[in-house]
Amino acid sequence: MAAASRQAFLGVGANLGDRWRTISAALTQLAKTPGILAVETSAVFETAPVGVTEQPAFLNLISGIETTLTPEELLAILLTIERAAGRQRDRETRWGPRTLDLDLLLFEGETRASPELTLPHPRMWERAFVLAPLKELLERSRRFDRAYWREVRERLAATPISNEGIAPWRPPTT
Ligand code: GSY
Repeated sequence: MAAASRQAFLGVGANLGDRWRTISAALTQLAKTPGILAVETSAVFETAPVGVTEQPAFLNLISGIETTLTPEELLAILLTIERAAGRQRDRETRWGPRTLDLDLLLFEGETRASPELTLPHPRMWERAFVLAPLKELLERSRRFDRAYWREVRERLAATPISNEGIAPWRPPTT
């Protein structure tokens, strides 16, 4: 029997090189990946860097996917796409600039606390560049009546989101 699909949310960001080109290529790659059945995206934001503040502004968005993969399989794919975009995790500064960041934030029905993967993502609730676009996607999620997403929506509704440092950004039309 085929595995049932589940929903997961990814934080997508970039602040080096042609940020939008890199992000679009990564989203295209995700959509072509076996086991990923659908990819949707939030609006895009240009955001002030958090962590190391002396670095270029980021573009950030959230992608909601439907997948039959496990969280670990999905994580391996995200790391491969990051590497293909020139990201070298072993050589970079913590909180520093990066060509592409694909963070697995939430995975329907799953929690993890391993050195490789923590679910939900441990810092997502403090970051406006995650919460603002996530709110938008959860509000239009067709799966919101599922218990797992209902809890996430309730927690999000109870979390104050400061929009300071984030501004809507319009992707170039081709
Ligand atoms: O954790 C993701 C990478 N990152 C970001 C980011 O994506 N956006 C902003 N605005 N600041 C960030 N600092 C780090 S590290």
